[in-house]
Amino acid sequence: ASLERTLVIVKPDGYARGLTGEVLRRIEAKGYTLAALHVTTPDRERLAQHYAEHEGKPFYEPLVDFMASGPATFVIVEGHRAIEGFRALAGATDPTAALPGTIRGDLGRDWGLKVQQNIVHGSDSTESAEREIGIWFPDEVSALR
Ligand code: DAT
Ligand code: MG
Repeated sequence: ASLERTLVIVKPDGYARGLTGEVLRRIEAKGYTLAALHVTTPDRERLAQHYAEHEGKPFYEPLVDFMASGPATFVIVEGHRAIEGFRALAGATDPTAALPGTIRGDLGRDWGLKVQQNIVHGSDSTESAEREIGIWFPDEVSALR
C-alpha cells in the first residue's frame, strides 16, 4: 500500500457539462489529495504521446479529435493506492455499462458517437501514471514528498 500519484483528466465533455467540480468533489470525498491542477485545451502532439497504446485502433482518431476539442482539467491525484482507487471511482470505460455509484455510471451515457465520451481519464498503472504526469506536468516529475 504505497503512496501513489495518478493522472486524472476531466475530459472536454466533463468540462463542457460543468462536471469538473463534481469529479473533484468525489476525489476529495474519497480522501485523495489534489497535488496539482490546470485547465488547458490539450494539443495533438501530447495527446498522441498520451494515447500511443491506442494508435491504429478504430476509435483512435475520433478520440484525439474529441480530446483536442476544448478545455479539459488535468489533475495529479495523490494517495495510497490512488491509481486503483481512482479507476474504481471512475467505473467501466463504457459509460452505459459503468455501474451506478461511479463517475461514469452516474454522470455518463452513450451519445451515439464513435468514441466513448466518458468524462474522465485515470492512469492504469504506476508506469502509466509517471509517464502521463511527465507529459502533462513536465515540471512535476520529481519524486513524492
Ligand atoms: P480507459 O479510459 O477506461 O482507460 P482505454 O484506455 O481502453 O479506456 O481507452 C481510452 C479511451 O478511448 C476511453 O476512455 C474511451 C475510448 N475508447 C476505448 N475503447 C473504445 C471503444 N471500443 N469504442 C469507442 N471508444 C473507446
Ligand atoms: Mg486507459
